[in-house]
Amino acid sequence: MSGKITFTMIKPDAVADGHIGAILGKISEAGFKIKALKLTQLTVADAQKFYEVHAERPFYGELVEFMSSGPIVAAVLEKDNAVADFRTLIGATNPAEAEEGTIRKMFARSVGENAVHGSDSDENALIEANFHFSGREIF
Ligand code: ABT
Ligand code: MG
Repeated sequence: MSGKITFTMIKPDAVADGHIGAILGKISEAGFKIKALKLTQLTVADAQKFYEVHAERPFYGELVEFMSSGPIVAAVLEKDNAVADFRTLIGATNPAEAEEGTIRKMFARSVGENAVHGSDSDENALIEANFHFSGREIF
């Protein structure tokens, strides 16, 4: 059984490149409902915690620096099969390998600056949504 909720961030590269509106448009067109939404910025500590599963990876330092480098858009999205369908919509982690028409193919700069995040499981979607939003911010 797959859940109805996923969590996304429009990352600092895509915000800086002016793609917030276009990305939210693609998300809406794909049938996702917005349950929570805000422009915010991760502290270094927030980014370390959010990506702690990658703490031992060689790219962790750069990843944390990048993710805390500027504003992001955080959102909670609802759709049947939300986690898997959203990862299909955004495309492969490396935009060079992403399918035509996916958000990363269209808007990402590189594997390290790849425009959007999508939760990788129902359990993580809830953890990530609650990390970024209080109960009264989720509708
Ligand atoms: P996220 O949605 O950011 O979690 O990306 P995704 O799940 O598609 O890919 P993972 B493997 O979770 O990558 C996390 C972030 O690490 C960056 N990265 C990954 C690199 O910079 N170099 C690498 O070799 C790999 C494998 C990509 C992701 N984020 N950003 N920004
Ligand atoms: Mg991931």
